Amino acid sequence: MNQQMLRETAKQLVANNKGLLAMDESNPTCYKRFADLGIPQTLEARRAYRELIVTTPGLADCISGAILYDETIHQKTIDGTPFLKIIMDAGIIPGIKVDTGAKPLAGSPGEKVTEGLDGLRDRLAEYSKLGLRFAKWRAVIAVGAGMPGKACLEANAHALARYAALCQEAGLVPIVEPEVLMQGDHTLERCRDVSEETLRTVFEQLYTQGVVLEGMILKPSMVLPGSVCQQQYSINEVADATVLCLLRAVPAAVPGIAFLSGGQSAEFASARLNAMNIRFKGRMPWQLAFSFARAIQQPAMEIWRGEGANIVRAQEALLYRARCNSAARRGEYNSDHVI
Ligand code: 5MM
Repeated sequence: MNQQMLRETAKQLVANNKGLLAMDESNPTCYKRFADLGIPQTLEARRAYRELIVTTPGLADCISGAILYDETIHQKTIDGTPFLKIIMDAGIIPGIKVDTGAKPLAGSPGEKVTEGLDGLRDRLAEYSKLGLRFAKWRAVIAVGAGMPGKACLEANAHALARYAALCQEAGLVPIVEPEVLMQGDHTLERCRDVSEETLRTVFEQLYTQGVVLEGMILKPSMVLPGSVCQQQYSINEVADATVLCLLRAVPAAVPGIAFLSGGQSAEFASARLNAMNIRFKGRMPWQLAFSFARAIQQPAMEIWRGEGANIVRAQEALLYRARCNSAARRGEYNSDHVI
């Protein structure tokens, strides 16, 4: 393991007020997003959509790394240029989702454990040869009556830590993504408690498995009320709950925290990140960044709708959201315009 290289890659991923663009939707997720907008659910539509993203002019000004999916790393533009070449030539670091999805956890109804460890060492070696420099694995933690249980937290944390150790052995920076799901009627306070317990369990396992904290990135969810919670919380309340939870549970050795958006609107995701970076400026030991999928892509996909004539406007929308989030890292996001 080349620790220096891992540290440098991890630092680069969260440097210069940039963040990650998650475009690693598995085919079922991609089809779900397409179906909602009446876009044909075909291999060619997936390729065309990913071409739209990777050829967006200026993306590298705000995006440090792109999280790809196995299918995407082998695809090319219509004129035959590999997507990977376009990304690397633009100065964006390519990474890849390596988990194989969250499956029902035996003995824990309603809860899931993420799979994908079998054969992972060999897959990582292949990805490293192709020039990929980081990887991502997502665990999902549901909140509800009796959930999450100890079995769910420990099984997911153990898998995340084993994945992270294998990544570092192969020279890839692991993005460790424990997502506390927003679905439910739970309060902000309940989400904060579950998030803290989840993070503590994950970092205990990362320590046990010998993961070098300086060579990884944490990709957590923000601390949010459940999607059908009756109580309303302000942007500042969410910002405070999130950062205070992270300060309690995430070691200072971790170079960066890059949030997922988790189904928040693009505007809320930017505004909340912005508030965190204003309110805790100079008081956080790690960089606070973004690794959004929907909160960057959704407005662009809604404009594109599978039509070639809409590509340029969709790319402008994609770039706009990327810029918004870069501004939020500086604490300069304003929903009306971006400086
Ligand atoms: C792009 O979505 C990723 C998961 O895809 P699958 O569920 O299809 O495997 C996901 O890991 C994503 O990277 C994060 O959840 C961030 O996405 P959001 O939309 O929450 O910002």
